[in-house]
Amino acid sequence: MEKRPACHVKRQTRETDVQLTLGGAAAELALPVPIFRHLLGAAVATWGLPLDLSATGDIDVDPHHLIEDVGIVLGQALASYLPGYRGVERYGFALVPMDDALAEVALDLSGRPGAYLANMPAGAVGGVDGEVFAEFFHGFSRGALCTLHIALRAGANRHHAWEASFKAFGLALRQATLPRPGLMLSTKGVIT
Ligand SMILES: [Mn+2]
Repeated sequence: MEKRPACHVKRQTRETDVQLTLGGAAAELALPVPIFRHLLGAAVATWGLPLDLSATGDIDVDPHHLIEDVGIVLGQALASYLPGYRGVERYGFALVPMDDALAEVALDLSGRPGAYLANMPAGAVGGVDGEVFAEFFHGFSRGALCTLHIALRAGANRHHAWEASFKAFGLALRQATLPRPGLMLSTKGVIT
């Protein structure tokens, strides 16, 4: 299986500046929101695909824009890295425990956007509200054109709940993006 070329995406708006390379050699997350860097780093570690990312933005207003836009750009990069989602597993599923928390992620590289989160805590972790982490997943789903279900099955500790979810997201991506040359799990014959 020949290695896929790395994918570069750059997106600049009045709110944020995000640039990343997916599947390249270097891998560093330059992000000005420490808790998000921690959580995204957990997802990248379980995914196993090198991500080099640099993002800045108007976090003095709210980290919402930056975190959502990183999700959008990462999703767009995945869609570019795996054109048409041909030759990969397509579906990914993971159940990840972290102490009291148990998070479940099911992912379909379906060509259609949709992120559905259940039972995730709304309160803040590391100074960022839970609803902002949810925006990362909504943005990713829109950028990648994928269906994403995330459910917290158990857990009272918010840090554990989100970290288990990001890890499960990475593991589900690892599975869904596994190379399967010639595989097309669609009766339509095309992902759309
Ligand atoms: Mn942690």
